Amino acid sequence: MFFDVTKIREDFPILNRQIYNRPLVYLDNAASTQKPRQVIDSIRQYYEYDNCNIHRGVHYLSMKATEAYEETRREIREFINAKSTGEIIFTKGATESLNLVASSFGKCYIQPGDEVITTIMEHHSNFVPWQQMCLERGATLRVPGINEQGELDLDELKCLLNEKTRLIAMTHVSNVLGTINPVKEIIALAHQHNIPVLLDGAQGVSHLPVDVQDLDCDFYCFSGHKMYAPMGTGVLYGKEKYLEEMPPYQLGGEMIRDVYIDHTTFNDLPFKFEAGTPNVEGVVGLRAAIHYLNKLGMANIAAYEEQLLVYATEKLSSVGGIRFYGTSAHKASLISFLIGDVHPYDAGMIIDKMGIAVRTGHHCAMPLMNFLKIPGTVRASFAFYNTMEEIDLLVSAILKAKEMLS
Ligand code: C6P
Repeated sequence: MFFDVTKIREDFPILNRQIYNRPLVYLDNAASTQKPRQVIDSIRQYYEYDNCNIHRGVHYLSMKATEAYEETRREIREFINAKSTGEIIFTKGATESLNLVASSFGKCYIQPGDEVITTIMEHHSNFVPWQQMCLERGATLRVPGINEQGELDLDELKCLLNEKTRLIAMTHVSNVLGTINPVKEIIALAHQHNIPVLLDGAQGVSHLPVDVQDLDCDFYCFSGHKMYAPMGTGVLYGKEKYLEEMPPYQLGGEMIRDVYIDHTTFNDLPFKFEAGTPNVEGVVGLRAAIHYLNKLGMANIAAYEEQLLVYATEKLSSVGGIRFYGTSAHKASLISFLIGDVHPYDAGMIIDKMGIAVRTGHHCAMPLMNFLKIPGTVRASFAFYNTMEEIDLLVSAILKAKEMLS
């Protein structure tokens, strides 16, 4: 497929902005992607025609809003190829999805002396909830490291698997290193020991086609705002056999079946995990984003972003004195680096003044930064609306930063 980036860019109004009198070059897509007009319009349309609370009324508007919400669930099911809509829980983002599983899975399945495996490359959202849950329940968190390329140390992971392991919670794609973990292989291995696997897909789902049945993962979590959808939306996929057993995470409206003075019975899946009035407008926008991604095709997106990654890697390598963090052959479209001994914040400030948005700092991955013995990195993360010319501008900005700060 010919990827017409010029045409695609016309769908994203913010990309026309000027920053410091220069055209915006947005290379912070791993933090949050920009939104196409189709998503923005869907939210306006929702408020102008269909706005109402859902699952609560028999009147026209309530049914319209409920229909839009539940249709999104059906489309998400299809997008990640889950077995049933009961396995698709709407949350406000990957962080809430991960906290939900840590809290609820922890109460249900983790006893003193048990072990949970995560990895050194996790975002805090898939690290701290497990760490705290293990501390509360008298369990132990095991944390395999990485090799020089920023790939998970599979031998260490294998050594850590034992009869006390209750779960592996790991990222599909690292937000710092870009590494795409060999999750299918790890899941197959874990399942030989009857250990379920949770994947943090916050950086996976917007770059790669995801098929949860093919992966056979037991949980998969992601955020809408990193996949061209509104802020405050997210999804938790979980296999029914676990979700049925796990207790509710939050209590209130919608998640109940019957409430008595002395006890309560809970609703069926997925509603048992969706207490309170949800972010309907966000979910409507998420549906528009899914339509947009499906129209482009996830395989086409992955192929174009790979071209961006190869080009950027080549160009940045030609600038002397750059240290790269994450050089796996299996990478998503982001590059973390340091310019000589320049502090990432100093480099980021100069790059910003040229209208280029990159992220600097620890990227919410302090255990990884401590492992690498660095304070942080500069991270350029690409989306399908980025161009080779924008990468050239980034390289010029890096050269300037190098000249000014060395
Ligand atoms: N990473 C980044 O700039 P939320 O905030 O809930 O949408 O996503 C949390 C999260 C979880 N896992 C991974 C792998 C992530 O990358 C993120 C968010 C952003 O890298 C913001 S810190």
